[in-house]
Amino acid sequence: MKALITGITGQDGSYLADFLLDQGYQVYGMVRRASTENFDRIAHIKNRITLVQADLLDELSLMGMLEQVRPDEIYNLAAMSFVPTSWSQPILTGEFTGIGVVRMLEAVRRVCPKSRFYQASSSEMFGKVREVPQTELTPFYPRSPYGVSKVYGHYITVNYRESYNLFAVSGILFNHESPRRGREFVTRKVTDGVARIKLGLARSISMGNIDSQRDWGFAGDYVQAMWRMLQQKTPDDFVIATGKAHSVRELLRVAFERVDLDWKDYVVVDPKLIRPAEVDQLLGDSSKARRVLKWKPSVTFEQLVHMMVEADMERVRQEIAQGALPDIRPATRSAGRKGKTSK
Ligand code: NAP
Ligand code: F7E
Repeated sequence: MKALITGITGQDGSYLADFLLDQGYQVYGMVRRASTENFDRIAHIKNRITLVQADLLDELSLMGMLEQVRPDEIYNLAAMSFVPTSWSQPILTGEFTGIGVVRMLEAVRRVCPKSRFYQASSSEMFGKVREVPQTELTPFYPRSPYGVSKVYGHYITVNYRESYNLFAVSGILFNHESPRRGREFVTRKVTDGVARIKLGLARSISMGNIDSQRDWGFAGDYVQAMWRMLQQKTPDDFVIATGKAHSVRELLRVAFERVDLDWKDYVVVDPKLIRPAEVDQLLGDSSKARRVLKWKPSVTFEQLVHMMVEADMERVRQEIAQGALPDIRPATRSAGRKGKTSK
């Protein structure tokens, strides 16, 4: 079996590639042209996968890629995925994250209509939530240009399935994290910050809305759900979530406690990091996926945060061994050194 992953250099793409290789797939990854390569997350499998250059902005490149690969399964994970950037680059976000999906679907329809297609939809589509918890039937109310673009990507996938009989599915995934998460997302920003503070490379972390709540799972679990969706007899859409919500405050507490520090000594709330419109509470109901796909998460919130803190501690220790100089003494619980945050 041949699988093609767009966004293979991202967090999910790299975990999915690991998983599909273990299942015996030939794995192809779409990468866009850059002046410097950014393949850190797939460095460990670079000899086992084939990379093809194409871009979500360029329809002809997508068609050429599909003609070359002729995949059995396509996982469309490429997108501009960072919500705050979607306000500063709303048009580009719409092009990548929204219209990019129909470019992929058109290419599939014309070149390889028998391929199975997975679209990376998002809980951000629920935005200002209409009900708690959210299911496949909950109406959407996106709160950012990113969320609006994902709603387009979601419905165009449903529409191509219904219009052209494609095997096209959409996974509505709630937040999922890992040591490979981009450092601007809140979980990784916190665990990276904790490691830097503990090992003396930083004094504090600036945060935005610490009262917002998310349903956070482990990316390694979530990519398995993507694969299961493409193994079904009929195409359908599924919510993937843990069903447990935690606040950013709890994230801070669990991460700092792991290295025996009190978060209130090191966190500063910066109003500039508050979003123009926030999604306050996301909580997913994944009963359908648990029933039909036989999927369930295997990593708890605390295990996830601990895994990420430990990975960042290890990485920062290596940076220090390679010459990054601590500018302050390593932090201890009794030596908090930053202004207090709000309680
Ligand atoms: P990520 O780490 O930000 O990775 C995004 C990937 O998209 C990167 O490989 C990036 O390539 C690629 N990309 C962006 N623009 C492109 C373009 N114009 N042409 C080709 N490739 C392009 O995101 P992730 O966390 O793995 O998420 C994967 C997908 O799931 C995204 O669609 C995201 O919106 C969606 N999603 C994520 C979550 C989550 O919690 N992680 C939840 C729901 C949905 P470069 O390396 O070249 O930048
Ligand atoms: O923010 C709050 C912030 O940037 C989570 C993407 O993968 O998941 C992700 O989107 C929450 C928000 O993720 C900071 O306001 C507080 O309420 O980690 P995040 P996100 O916006 O939920 C969805 C499902 C996707 O689809 C997206 O692609 O944390 N928060 N202080 C902060 N967030 C960040 N980034 N930085 C802060 O300092």
